Amino acid sequence: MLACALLLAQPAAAQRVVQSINSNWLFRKADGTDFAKTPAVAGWEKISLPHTWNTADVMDDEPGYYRGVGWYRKQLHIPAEWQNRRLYLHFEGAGQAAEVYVNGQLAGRHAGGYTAFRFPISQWLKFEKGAVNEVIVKVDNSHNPDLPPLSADFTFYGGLYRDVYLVAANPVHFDLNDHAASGLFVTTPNVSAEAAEVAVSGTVTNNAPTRQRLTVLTELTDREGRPVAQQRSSLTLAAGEKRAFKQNFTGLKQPHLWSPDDPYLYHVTSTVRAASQADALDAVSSPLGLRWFRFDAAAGFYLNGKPFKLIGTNRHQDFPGLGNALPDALAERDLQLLKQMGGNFLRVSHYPQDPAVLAACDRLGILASVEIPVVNAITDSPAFFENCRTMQTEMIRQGHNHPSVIIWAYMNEVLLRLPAGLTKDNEAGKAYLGRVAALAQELEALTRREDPDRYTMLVNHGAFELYQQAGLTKIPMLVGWNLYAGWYSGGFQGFPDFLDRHRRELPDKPLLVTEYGADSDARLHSFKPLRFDKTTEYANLYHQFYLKEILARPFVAGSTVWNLAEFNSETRQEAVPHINNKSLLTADRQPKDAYLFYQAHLLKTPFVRIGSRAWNLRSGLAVGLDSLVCRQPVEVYTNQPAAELLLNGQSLGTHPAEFGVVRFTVPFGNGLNQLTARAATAPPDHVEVQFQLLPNNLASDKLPFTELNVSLGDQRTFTDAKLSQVWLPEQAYAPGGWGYVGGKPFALPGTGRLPYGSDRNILGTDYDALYETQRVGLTQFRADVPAGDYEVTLHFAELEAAPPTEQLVYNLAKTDAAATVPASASRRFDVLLNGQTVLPGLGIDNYLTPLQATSFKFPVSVRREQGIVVDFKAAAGEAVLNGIQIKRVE
Ligand code: GCB
Ligand code: CA
Repeated sequence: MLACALLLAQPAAAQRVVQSINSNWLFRKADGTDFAKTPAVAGWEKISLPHTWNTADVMDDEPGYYRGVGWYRKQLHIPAEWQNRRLYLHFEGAGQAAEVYVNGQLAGRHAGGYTAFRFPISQWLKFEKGAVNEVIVKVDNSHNPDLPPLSADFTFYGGLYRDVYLVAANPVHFDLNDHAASGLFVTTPNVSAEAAEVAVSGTVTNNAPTRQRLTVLTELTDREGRPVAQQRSSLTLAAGEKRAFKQNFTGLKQPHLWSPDDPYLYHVTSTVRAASQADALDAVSSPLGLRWFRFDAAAGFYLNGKPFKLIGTNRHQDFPGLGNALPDALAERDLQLLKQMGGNFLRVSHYPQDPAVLAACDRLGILASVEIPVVNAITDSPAFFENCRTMQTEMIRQGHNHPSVIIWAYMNEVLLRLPAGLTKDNEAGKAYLGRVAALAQELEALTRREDPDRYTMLVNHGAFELYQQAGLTKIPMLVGWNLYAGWYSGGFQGFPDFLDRHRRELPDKPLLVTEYGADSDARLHSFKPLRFDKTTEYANLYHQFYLKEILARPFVAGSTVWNLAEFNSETRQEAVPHINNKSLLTADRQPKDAYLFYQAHLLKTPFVRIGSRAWNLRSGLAVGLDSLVCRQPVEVYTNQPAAELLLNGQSLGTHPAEFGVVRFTVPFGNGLNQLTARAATAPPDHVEVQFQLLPNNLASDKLPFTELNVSLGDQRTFTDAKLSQVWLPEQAYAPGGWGYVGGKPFALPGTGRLPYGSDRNILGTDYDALYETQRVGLTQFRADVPAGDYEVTLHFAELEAAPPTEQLVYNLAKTDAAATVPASASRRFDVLLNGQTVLPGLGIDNYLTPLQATSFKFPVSVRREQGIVVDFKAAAGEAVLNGIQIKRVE
């Protein structure tokens, strides 16, 4: 965190001023010109920070996003009185590397997109009245093999995406030249319920031209600002000298402890004065939380002497429409949402985040693990190793004083991608594993040296033997595992089996489940959830299973769900392209069911909430021929023993909670359905569901037919909130009703991973999930609608496309660029509507371009008994259909 300038009562003319300079910058992308030398040309765009140049291109249909150079420019107005001050520019972060120029002179360079940097700039400034001072920053997010991250499942945004500050300090000041740290390091060597010991160290710099006799006064104050203790040190510094000081506060009696339930913060403030003077020359402050903790391989984590299960989430730093350029308030809101879930732990992954994040952790009472972005692989080069060491040092020094931090980590799934040609068994592969272990050793030693009071952690994917073989499970104090059994592989049981194996084979190593999660697209629902169908219901099963296993094992010190909110990963092809939706909150931070499920387990006050609350537009078929209801399951989440559900004021009964979940079957009627859940003294919860009931018999008078939307090859329901349309899963035709005749659902050849459908981006639509499924080989689609005027819309996308170039554990770096059609897709078919050929000879050489959405809308008058009959007549290969909509217009 940036050192805070303190406002003191006495006139503190010489004290440090810290001023954000986020407004009114100019920006342009590179065009080969060196704008550090020639800024005064047209073509700059006015922007304010935080800013990234990738907000739009990470969401469009074009593969890739701008990874290159961007230039920023800003005029500084420096008061003439600051002539005698030391000025610095402080950047909270720039993605991914930066060069800073002041009045055309290079003030400094920084590599790494996620840590702060600060450069002295006085020597380049002009102080005369009216002088124009210009800052130019060249920022670069191109791929650099020497700079982590090399590859990862997130977007490497470019830009000045965090706050930038101008600092004007007295020539005598706490160190401003130490990895952008505050200049003050606070530790708590001993804390117990009875007494605490606090150690404060720092460095004072004398940039004044003369020798200075100085006093450093450090005060501890309580939350109300009342002094608790103070220490004074005298230092005499020659001109240009820097000197360290250390002050110990022992025997603080009955400390008010910091914990997630009671995040009590003291403050430490150090002030430096000239020995004979009252006025402060500089002051720096830091939060102080008094707590102690330890990890035990058998019994898990202890906070303040008591067993404490760490439960929370991971977090990425992005938001729809903003990329990673978030105002602090949005970062803080995420932490509040984690707290409101009952979470007590955050894995700040996969990189250090805005200083607002750890500050919020301190304040809200959320413990934290922070890591540098060494993800998937390393480069065996001295420069890569050096960059890792620098980042680790910056991360630790910048975050050092936060009581929330308990773990420093430094690698995530580093053996996920062995470089081309290497295997764990060939010589080159073994040498590579050796180099990874050497880097881990270096970072481990560095971390323990920098901060002996925190734990170290290395985070692995579920390849137990591989990490064992490389020695990576031995090096850190804690091992984190990212486990996706029942998602990327196998069944749920793989998860507890893995945990128990760790306990057996690494009995001395404390363990955390650093990631687990399943995709869930809030628009997709299923009553027959299947692995990889991306429905809310499958994710619910996943979390319900995982949490039980986590809580049942005391040796699992903690766990963090992947991820708090949906985040951008430009290369990902999914139900929503570029979005990883293994999360508890949607991208715009609405709760998914799993979030409510965790609330039911973690909140201590009585709680009851109705699940799928965002699924408030539903549809389904009436139960019987003449029935006017459709029964669908609804989950209610509670921390009480039982809950009652009411539909339009009528009780549907009270059922016992099983592991926080109460299951009901609700007979939804057409139109508005009001649900109320009650559980003991918890505030009752209300949800309104609009239900579009579809008759079984399309000619029914009781429930006149209006519209039908069907996703072919699909067993899920898809709600399109914007158009108020619900797409139903396919079904076989039965007389009086609707459905397909013949064929089978499309299944991605080879992988066997998806239950049905494709996971490739479909271009030209926002409804990828619908087009990703398809019925292959059907001969008809029929709907026995009554006489009237209709519109029939047919939706197609050719799903047979050459496989992406890489097959990975997760879908990284796939590209649509080479979406070519394999021979299997050389289909040709006619489509007839009520006997008339409306689409002759449909095939890949006309409309069925691979992975491209194509729709045709046909008006049709149904005058007699025939209803709507769509025939598919294949001349070559098999006919396909991805979706159909039938709408009554008259
Ligand atoms: C992981 C990675 C994380 C991915 C996640 C996923 O293991 O650590 O960066 O986003 O899996 O969703 O595949
Ligand atoms: Ca900030």
